[in-house]
Amino acid sequence: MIVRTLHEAEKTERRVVSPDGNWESTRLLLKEDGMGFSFHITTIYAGADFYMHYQNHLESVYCLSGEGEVETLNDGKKYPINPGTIYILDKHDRHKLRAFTEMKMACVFNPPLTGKEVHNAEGAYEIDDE
Ligand code: 9YT
Repeated sequence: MIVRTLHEAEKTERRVVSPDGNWESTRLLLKEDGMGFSFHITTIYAGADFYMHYQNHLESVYCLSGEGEVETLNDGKKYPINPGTIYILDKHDRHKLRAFTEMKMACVFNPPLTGKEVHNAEGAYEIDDE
């Protein structure tokens, strides 16, 4: 069994701060753990408004705290986000995320991240081919 705490993980390289200034994420479970998915606690900073397109990954995002919205760009639909809401990018959806207040999210990625990923110019994470 693997047991970790957010408090301890935040003091290690598991905490990744995005250079774009929109978010930080502490990656509690990674590819190396062999579970087939990764699990992160992500903070979206208040006022963030940014584009993502996870072409190489599926992601589920559950809101623990804060208020915001997600917009799917293919159809222009906007969905409010507040505690208890999950959005699931099952179609590699191009989307924008907006944080009206700081938001804490629990995020699951398949395939799992290796640990250091930040968004490329297309709002995606590169795939790990190993
Ligand atoms: C919601 C979202 O995808 N935010 C970007 C960070 C990502 N959750 C991560 O790398 O943990």
